[in-house]
Amino acid sequence: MSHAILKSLGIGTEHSGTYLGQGEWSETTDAGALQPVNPATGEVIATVHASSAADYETIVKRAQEAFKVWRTTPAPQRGEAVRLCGEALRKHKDALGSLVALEMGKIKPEGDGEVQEMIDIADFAVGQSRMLYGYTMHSERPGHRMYEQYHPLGIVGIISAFNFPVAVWAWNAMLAAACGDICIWKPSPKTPLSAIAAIKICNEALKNGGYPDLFFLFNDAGSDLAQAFVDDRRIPLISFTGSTKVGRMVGERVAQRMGRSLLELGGNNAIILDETADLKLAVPGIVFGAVGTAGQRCTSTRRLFVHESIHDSVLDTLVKAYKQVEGKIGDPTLATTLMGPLNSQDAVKGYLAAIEKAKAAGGTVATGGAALTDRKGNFVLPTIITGLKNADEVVQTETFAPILYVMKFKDLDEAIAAQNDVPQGLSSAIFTQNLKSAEKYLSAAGSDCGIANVNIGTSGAEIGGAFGGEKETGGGRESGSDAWKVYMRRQTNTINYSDSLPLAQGIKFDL
Ligand code: UN1
Repeated sequence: MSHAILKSLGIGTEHSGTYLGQGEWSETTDAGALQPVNPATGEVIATVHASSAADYETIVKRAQEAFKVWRTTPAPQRGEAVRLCGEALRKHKDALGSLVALEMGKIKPEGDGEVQEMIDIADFAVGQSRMLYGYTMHSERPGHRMYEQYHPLGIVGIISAFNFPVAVWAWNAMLAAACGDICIWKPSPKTPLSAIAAIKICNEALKNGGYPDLFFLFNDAGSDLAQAFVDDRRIPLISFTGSTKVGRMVGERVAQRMGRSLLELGGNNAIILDETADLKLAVPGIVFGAVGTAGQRCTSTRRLFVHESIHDSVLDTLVKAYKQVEGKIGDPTLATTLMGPLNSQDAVKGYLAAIEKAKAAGGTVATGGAALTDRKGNFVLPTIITGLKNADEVVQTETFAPILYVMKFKDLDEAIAAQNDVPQGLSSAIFTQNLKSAEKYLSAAGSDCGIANVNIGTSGAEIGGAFGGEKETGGGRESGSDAWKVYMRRQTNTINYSDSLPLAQGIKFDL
């Protein structure tokens, strides 16, 4: 089955992990290899040859050449190139969605949903290509005009994580391409095949449309090339999605060379349920947020604050819903499955360690709490833990697994303060029918996260909004709204069309 999925995307069981541009995949076979594993079976899916230092140099040189052409291509024409990529992704949505499910372990509808995000951001970027607006200002000097413009930035480096192996690349790459940049991508070593497929689909569309190479790819067997990438002065922007630990290093190193970084790091996302919450909406919102993608979204719901008056009944309902999910854990590529495996054995270890820590801190496992050892693959039970405090270390930590900590509260201010009292600041939500509570939650004194929702969950953000978060989440914003600006350099221009040279601030400097 896995071979059929690969074949439908033109990938064999051995493939180069390096797209060098000009239709060429590297022939390097002595720089190590990646062996992505099917998380549902533990079997190796294929061998991907990693890139050499020489491959990396070729890529950067060719990207520099491509940039010279692309930066002067009119932006709406660049949008047309992106439109072709979106069309090609539409055609391959089913196959690419299946490969994402196979390699990452998320369920097929979520794999397809991820490709849909790629298509949506391509559409968005096409429109944006005609709207790279700058302001026009009024000069304080007579006979002067002042305005600003956005120019292409250069080469954009994209380092993506295993959990969204293709969508996060597309958020960056489609906008960057419309903005006139060339992208070099280093995907997660756990999901190189999805990256190869995405690059093949988009580059074939670009080639057929007569466009230059906009998207390059390399894979690193260790971390040497990735570090060289982060330190490379020829790459003005590094967009990194991944853990706070690695993101901190990336941010520091890029800052060291005065580069720009866009960091999309960990979350510790909470939902608040006040006493008026509509449980018909809240329960599925919580279950999808905590259990969806087996808790491996950076937006997954990890903490739930429930008003004490409804706490016990909500917990009861959630435990029943979790039991239903338990019956639908399995092969992520099957239509009946609701929850797939964790991506790796390490993730299973992290899940079990967090549960042990929670118990040691006085927590009670209300449901779940174990790995499924009766089968192959990295399957675990979705888990709810009660009886912990927000300040407990395990609650303060993002564990990339389906573990939800449920806590009680008395008044909303207390719940908002607890929600915000974690190092991370990505996504957050309140379920309430009380207008005052909703508005307070969204006010300057409310949620401190980059995303704050009312009556929908923490995960599954639309591409149209700027995506990212505060504090240890890294502060970056990608995808919609005006996130395109990070892919461009800004220039203020003042033009004097008068016959004299008045100085600003009224300064007189008569010679
Ligand atoms: C991520 O987990 O890195 O909001 C991105 C969501 C998705 C993207 C998540 N649209 O859950």
